[in-house]
Amino acid sequence: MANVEKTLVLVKPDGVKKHICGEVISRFERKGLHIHAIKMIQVPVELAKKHYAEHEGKGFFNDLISFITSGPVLAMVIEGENAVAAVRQINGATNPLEAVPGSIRGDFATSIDENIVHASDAPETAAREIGLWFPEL
Ligand code: FUP
Repeated sequence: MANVEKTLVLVKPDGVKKHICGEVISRFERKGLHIHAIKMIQVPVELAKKHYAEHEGKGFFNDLISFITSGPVLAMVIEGENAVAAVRQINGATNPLEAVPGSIRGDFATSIDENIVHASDAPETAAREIGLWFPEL
């Protein structure tokens, strides 16, 4: 298999509350990706701030931190061929109204501030985020 990658995926509090963790996992598995690591976590504010450091100073930053710490999050390392791009394809565009039907955000969300999933946007980002969420790996 060429270009096997790992990427960090989160099912955010809205996805957990909607009981679609299984649905989300199933979509990655059906694509041919597999779960390398997985855990349910109540996100500490410090971890949330580090995870979203690139957005610090933006108008939506405080809401982002409040939301991701508002309830349990399912954190996963997903592995497979071209996993970074493949997972983002399955997740769909950041704004659920621009995400195509058939993608997770296109199917299950209506607003950018509660868009069900997060996934790393590049292999370098994935390495940083996996280190933050799974320091034990
Ligand atoms: P993504 O890589 O698709 O998760 O998107 P970004 O890193 O650009 O944004 C991270 C999160 O910030 C999004 F999931 C939702 C939130 N966001 C807003 O609430 N408002 C914005 O204008 C942009 C992003």
